[in-house]
This record gives sequence, structure tokens and C-alpha cells, in this order.
Amino acid sequence: MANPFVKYSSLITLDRYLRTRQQIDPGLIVTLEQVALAVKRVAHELAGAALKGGFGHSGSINVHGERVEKLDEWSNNVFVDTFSGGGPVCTLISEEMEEPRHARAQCTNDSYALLYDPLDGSSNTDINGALGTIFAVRRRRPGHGEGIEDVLAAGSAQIAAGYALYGPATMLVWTAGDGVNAFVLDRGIGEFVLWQEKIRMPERGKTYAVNQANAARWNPGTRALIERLCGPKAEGGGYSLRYCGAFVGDFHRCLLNGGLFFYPSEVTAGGAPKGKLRLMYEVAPLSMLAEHAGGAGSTGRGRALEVVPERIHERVPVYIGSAEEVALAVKLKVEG
Ligand code: AHM
Ligand code: MG
Repeated sequence: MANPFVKYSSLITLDRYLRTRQQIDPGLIVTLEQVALAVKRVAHELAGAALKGGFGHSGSINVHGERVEKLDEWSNNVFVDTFSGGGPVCTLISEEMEEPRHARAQCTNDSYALLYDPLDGSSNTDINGALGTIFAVRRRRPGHGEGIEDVLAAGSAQIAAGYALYGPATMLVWTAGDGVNAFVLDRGIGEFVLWQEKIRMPERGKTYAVNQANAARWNPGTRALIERLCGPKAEGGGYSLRYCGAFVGDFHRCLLNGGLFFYPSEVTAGGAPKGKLRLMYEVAPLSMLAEHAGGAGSTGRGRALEVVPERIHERVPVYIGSAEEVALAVKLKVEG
């Protein structure tokens, strides 16, 4: 039997979409194309890593005190390399780099900063589990120097945000302020092809995602949330637990099926409660996507996109997903 003929005339590549379907600044188009290129390189490397010794610890510990996997380092280098060859991005802020990286030669009055987590869920690398990349684009203030005061603004200043999910298929999901769009990587031709446009997150879902093993260190409000979700269906419960260990994977499920992902703050001995996930390149980008799809992103006390960071690696608690479940979390005073 002859191979089925795929009609690309009815499919829309990322390149075509960016140029014909939305009003996007030319600089932002270039930036999103550079992100897509880096994501393709990461996807290709991840697919071959098992057979060429790419798994395992790199030997270093990052700014968060976490063990860095070889693939974390490799993925970060891909982004640095992709954005060092020119383009409107002059500042890179990464989970894997203690300090921002400036390319002075790329600074103009229309420059951007790219904030990213190159390999989210990296404890899944060696088990072929879900992995992702998260990114956000912010405008730099004209005349900015090497400082990053202008970038330390609330997430509502993001002009675009998105993620790649390296699952059975590699998907690139992003928004530039006009709907959330998902593209699938067609490996045969190396192109991202439009899969779903202007995605709407269901107002309510049937699953929640959290590392419940930490429950003993949560606020009473967060434990009350779990009791409600696991309680009888007639009283608003009846949820199932789904947790894959990668924020991107769990968020993607919420985006498509509805539900709630949360990573609460934990009360540590003698210290103030602390969240785990990073505001600027994890929580704020995915909160922008959630809001543009009709969902919500909260720190448990307020809208995540309104939090003004003091540091680039700042951590916050997060409750993100369908509007109903996020509102329930806030109502139950999950963060006190
Ligand atoms: P990473 O960016 O270093 O991979 O860390 C963030 C990850 C999230 O993807 C995931 O939701 C969470 O940390 C898992 O943490 P835990 O192992 O504590 O459940
Ligand atoms: Mg991460």
C-alpha cells in the first residue's frame, strides 16, 4: 500500500503562522523562531542521550543547591549558543546560570530578555520521563545597562511565554498575548506544525498534581485543600491524583483537561515558609499561559503575575490550572 499522502497545503507551520496569523513584532518573531530552533536541538539530543552516555550527573550543583544533570548543562548551552549569534535578545536569565548573561553587541533600544528553565523536570532524564523547557520574553528598557532592574518586574510585563514538552511527541505551546497555541514537531521534516489554536482550559478538571509526600510540612489550608479534592464527589471532591515530576508535563495536562497543579510552600525548621518553583522562569511564564487560556495562576495569596521579584532566582508557592480549583485554593487560605 502506498504511503498516505499528508497534505501540507492544509497544515500551518510555525514559520507561516508567525507571519500570517498574528500581529507580532518582527523581533518577537525572530525570538520565537530561535526558541523553536533551540527546542528542536534539545529534543534531538534527548532522544539520543541514552545510547551515547548522556544521562547522569554533570558533577556540579546549581545556584539552587540542586544536582545538575549532564542534560541540564547541555540544554542550557544550546540556548546560550542559539541566542549568542545575533537577534533581539541581549540578556539571558536561566535556571542553570547564577548571573544573567549579557550580549552587549546585541543591545538596542528594542532588545529583549529571555528567561528560561532549559530542562524542567530534570530528575526524569534517566528514566525517560516527561521533560520540558519553559521560557518567557520581556522587553528591556531602552538605554538599559548591564543591570537588570528593569527585568525585575511583575510577570504581567511578559510579552510572550511558553514551553516545550518533550513527551512521546515534542510540543511547543506559547502565547504572545493573543491566545495559547500548540505546535507539534514533525520530526520527518523538522518543522513545528500547528496542532491547536486559541486553546481554552476547562473551567474545572478531574485531577490534581502535587508532591503529596511533603504534606506534613504544608500549611493547614493546603491540607484542607487535599481533603476537599479527595472527599466525596457530592461535596466537590472525587479527584484523581496525577503527578509526573515535571511542572511542564503536569501543567500541560491541566491546560488540556483542566485540574490543578500546586507546589505549596513548606515550613522548614526554624525558617520562614518557602516555595520550590522559581517565579521568573517557571511560575510567571506558565501563569501567563494559564490566564490566556482562561485558567489562573496564584501564589495562594494572589495573582502570580503580580508578584514583583527581588531576585532573578526567587521562589514562590504556586497553585495553577483551572479557574475553579485555583479559586478554591485561595478561598481555603492555602498559604495562610
Ligand atoms: P527542575 O526545574 O530543576 O527540574 O525543578 C523543578 C521541578 C518541577 O518540574 C517539578 O514539578 C518539581 O520540581 C518536582 O519536585 P519534587 O521532586 O520535589 O516533587
Ligand atoms: Mg523547572
